Amino acid sequence: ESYDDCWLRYEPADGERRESYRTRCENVYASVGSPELGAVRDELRRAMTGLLEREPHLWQHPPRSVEGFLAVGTPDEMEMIADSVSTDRVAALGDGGFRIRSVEWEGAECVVVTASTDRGLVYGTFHLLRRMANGHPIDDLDVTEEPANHERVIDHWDDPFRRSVERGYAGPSIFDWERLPDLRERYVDYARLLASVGINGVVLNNVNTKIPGRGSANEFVSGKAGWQLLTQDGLEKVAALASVFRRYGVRPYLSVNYAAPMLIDDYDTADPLDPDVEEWWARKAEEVYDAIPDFGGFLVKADSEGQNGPYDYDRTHAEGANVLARALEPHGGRVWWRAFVYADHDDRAVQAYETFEPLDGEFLDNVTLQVKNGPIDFQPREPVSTLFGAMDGTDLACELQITQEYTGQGVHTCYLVPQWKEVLDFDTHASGEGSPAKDVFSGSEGAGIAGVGVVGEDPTWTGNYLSQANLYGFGRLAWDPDLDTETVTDEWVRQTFGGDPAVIDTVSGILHDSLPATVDYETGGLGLIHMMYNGEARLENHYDPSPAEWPGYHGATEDGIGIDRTSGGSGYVGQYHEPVAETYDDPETCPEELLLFFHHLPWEYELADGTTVVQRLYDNCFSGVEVVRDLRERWQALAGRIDDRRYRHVAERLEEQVVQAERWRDTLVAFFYEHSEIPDEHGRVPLTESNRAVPPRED
Ligand code: BDP
Repeated sequence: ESYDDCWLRYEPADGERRESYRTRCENVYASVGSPELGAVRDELRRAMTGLLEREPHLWQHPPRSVEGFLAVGTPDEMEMIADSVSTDRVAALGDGGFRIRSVEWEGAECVVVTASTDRGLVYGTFHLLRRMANGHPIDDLDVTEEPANHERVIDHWDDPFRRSVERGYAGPSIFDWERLPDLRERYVDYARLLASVGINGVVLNNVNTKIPGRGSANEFVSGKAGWQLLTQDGLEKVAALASVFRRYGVRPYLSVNYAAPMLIDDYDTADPLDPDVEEWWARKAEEVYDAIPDFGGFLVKADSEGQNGPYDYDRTHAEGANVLARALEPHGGRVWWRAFVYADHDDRAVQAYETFEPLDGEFLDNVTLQVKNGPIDFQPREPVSTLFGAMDGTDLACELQITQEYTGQGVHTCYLVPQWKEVLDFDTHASGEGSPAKDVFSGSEGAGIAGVGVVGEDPTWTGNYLSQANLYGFGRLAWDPDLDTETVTDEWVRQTFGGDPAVIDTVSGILHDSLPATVDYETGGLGLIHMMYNGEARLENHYDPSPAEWPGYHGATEDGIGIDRTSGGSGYVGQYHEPVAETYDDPETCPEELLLFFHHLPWEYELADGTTVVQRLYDNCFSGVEVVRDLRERWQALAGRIDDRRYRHVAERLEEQVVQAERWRDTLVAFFYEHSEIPDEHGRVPLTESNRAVPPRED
């Protein structure tokens, strides 16, 4: 079975460029030795064969009597490179940074890719290839790049041994734990995709580390689950994967169960202040590093949704995290502690801040607190988490969701890069105006960005060809949050679909318009959340609409809608710095797209342009569907311009998206009408048998 190459297709370059690419890249002089350089050579062979339509010659010394060549290596190892770049500048580059220059060397026209670390050479190589795949000239290059964020990690929610992926919409897990340590080619391809966009870590397993619904850790859980990766047997499998990822500069991490000492070695406690427990973790860390010397660390979901944690022993999250941190510290490992907890408060939005802000400064240096982008849970639109800008004394990571749990799963086209840009650029005002959230994550070695993974066994990797753009964009923004959306989109489209301007225009436009449309038909566009169907199944549905299930989240009553999170309400707004707090606190100044997140307003409350709340909700729900219909038509215009397989696949999904968007619209507007009893000004609501597009769900 063949898997899609995603954005690493390396289609032949245009005639005009091809000549200059051939001059400088048909001969490749790359050092050998480290695993990373093996990966570099493999990639160059593959890429140049595609781009230049000729197999490159690989050399272990500078080739003579050629017109030009590409040189990849560190100045230490390659004299030709030391001659061509300022070695001081290269030495000053941070881990992962690289330099690329077009130079003349002994009469030859060359391109030099260099770095101070082997990992930097991998990124530099992929950077050059990206430029070539985008058709950019390479005869005048002078590029220096360093990753803005030190940690750029994918969190897999793959359930080991079961091959399932929690919130995975692209088939079973790619990680075949039963067969590991046997390796699959797919692991290499995955590592290539990650490294090509600068990802440097993968958490291999789900944060939910035991089989759900089977009681507490003390009641022994049968079957195999994520916590078992910490056993000798499990570690051997992880070590095998690590050997693949290492070549691409990607470090493995594991999600661990807080009660691991009990689950694995029958301890009767996992109390972080118990010396035996402390010793257990220290020993375990040693075992892990014996097997995997470049292991990244542990990710923990504690005291949340049935997972064990320090609260089981009346300890704080800091005490809980620090015992693991002390164990990992001698080996250079890190604890990623998630801030996704529920506490005792009516308004879930206030909880993360109330729980963690008081602990600022209490976490050890090798603990990263991993905070979801918004205060609730990856809704199509949420305000930005108040923890960003509130915890100066703690390394924070922003957790984004690449998989589309709440935004159409494996079916809908919903391009999330604009949402992430909004989060990263959000001005927290923590140190006055001009304190963007992205600075919090690029602040120090332990800070960074994590994204909930999206790939599966599906030949498309992501379930929908267009969702590949989210994985690509995640990596690019984690590397450089200052990139603008248009640049990221354009790069992805060109590499994925080629250089036809009509295709580029259409696909970019579809991506660009997709998120606002989803927000409109799934929420009405005024900041409502949790309008989705949950259901009783273990893995709640989260795809279909069902607003009636969630009164506490949207506050719909006969007098109005929205949740009062103002200073007079739950007080959540007070967790922001001024003037953000003040702006959100007043419905007159609160941005319309977040209005009902912060305010409970009468149905006929008038918005700035005189339209009422209920009317705007109707309008947005209807226009969201119109946009999706339009996206479908725009895609249809591409028939014959892109390959049939990808054309049909996306066309089918857009068909389904239209049907599903109509279902959302009808369910939402009926719900708004039921509470408000106010008809739509344009006669569309109440719905009638004849204008209702699709019957709502029955259950
Ligand atoms: C929610 C998901 C659930 C995850 C949880 C988490 O519905 O599957 O386990 O987040 O982040 O969004 O831990």
